[in-house]
Amino acid sequence: MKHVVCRTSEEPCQECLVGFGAEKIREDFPILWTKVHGKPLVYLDNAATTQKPQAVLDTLMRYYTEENSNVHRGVHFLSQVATQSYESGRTRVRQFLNASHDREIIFTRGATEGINLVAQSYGRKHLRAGDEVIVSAMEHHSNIVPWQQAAAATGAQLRYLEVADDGTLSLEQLDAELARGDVALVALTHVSNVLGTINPVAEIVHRAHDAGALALIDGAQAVPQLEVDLTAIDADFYAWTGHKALGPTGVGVLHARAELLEQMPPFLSGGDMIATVEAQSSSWNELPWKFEAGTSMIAQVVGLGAAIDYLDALGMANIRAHEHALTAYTLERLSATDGVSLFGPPSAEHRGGVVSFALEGIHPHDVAELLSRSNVCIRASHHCAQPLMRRLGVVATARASFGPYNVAADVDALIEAIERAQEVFEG
Ligand code: C6P
Repeated sequence: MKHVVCRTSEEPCQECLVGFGAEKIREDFPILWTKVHGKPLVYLDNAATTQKPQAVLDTLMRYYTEENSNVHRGVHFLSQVATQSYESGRTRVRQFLNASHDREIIFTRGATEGINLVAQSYGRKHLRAGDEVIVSAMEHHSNIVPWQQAAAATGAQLRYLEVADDGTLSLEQLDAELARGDVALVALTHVSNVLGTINPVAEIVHRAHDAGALALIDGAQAVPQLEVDLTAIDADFYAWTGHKALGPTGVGVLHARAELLEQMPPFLSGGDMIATVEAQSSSWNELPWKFEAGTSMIAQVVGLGAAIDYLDALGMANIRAHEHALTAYTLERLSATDGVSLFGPPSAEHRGGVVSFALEGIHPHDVAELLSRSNVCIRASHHCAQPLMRRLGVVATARASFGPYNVAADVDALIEAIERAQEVFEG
């Protein structure tokens, strides 16, 4: 196989990794100019949150200095400007992910809130005793706990797809679950935050629909690194989060079918989500505002629009190819390092820019602590995926994860820091 970026070599090479221009991209991220103990910062914790380009920082500053006002409420010109900027953010999100209608785009605080919205509003109204909700053993807690609560409230049952040794989900097991005829909803992640596995979500949604079930996809790790086409995936609900996609914290997106949203009760209630309020009852605003109670995260949405512009300018296909090259290079270097074991799909083809690993005889938290002394930021934890940790037979993993600004030198720094950590433990 020729390498995806330069298509000239069998292996990921420096040329591929430089060809994307990641070195140049780094100039756009002020935090990456930081030196710690006189040495550059090596940021490999992008699955937790990404750094923000100057364009996003400038947009936030411009919004607060030139446009700041509340939206949907004011007649004055500033409120109209802010409303226009906020609603343009919605349109920008729709275009970016090839979604159908602005009214099917709900701004939330993040993927967690989006999934809670569905579990509490749709789940509690429509799930019944005897219904099944299918999740998987690789889900983030944000796509497990809301369903546990909805199941407890309704008598529905939560069932899990197993994770195979190669880090994949079995479509045969999904089919067997669906064939039982009582699955109401399939809720799965698009990309695992621990294994990096890219699940075939369009196929999963198709199979769920054929069996009369709805499908929710957790896109928190997918949107920042893949070309996501929501029309092609056709999920009933798709949730993601802005801060992992170069945007500000405190904003996420839930895409949902209008006909489902119309039937669902409001999730939060108060200002902005109503049409009329009588003494004893109220009626609801139109979509999408029925699900956006209170003052919206206006600056964050405007900032997210700038992040999308930035990602679009880089090109999601280029980002994917670059992170694929980095992941392949990391797998190759880690596999060649003594005492390292890897989790997840063996090939970079089937995984996003996330590599979880263990060092023999060293607790992952100690690994992260020792790497931090070399300015290398990785995450070590259960990554909010305790059922997956149990499946892997570990309490935690060390995890390196990539953004568009990472370069091969970051991977080299990771390997050097790992070797230094091993030396410390060998004493
Ligand atoms: N994962 C990590 O792996 P929020 O916190 O709502 O922005 O995103 C939650 C979430 C949902 N689904 C997946 C697959 C995720 O990876 C995450 C967030 C972070 O480091 C924090 S645990």
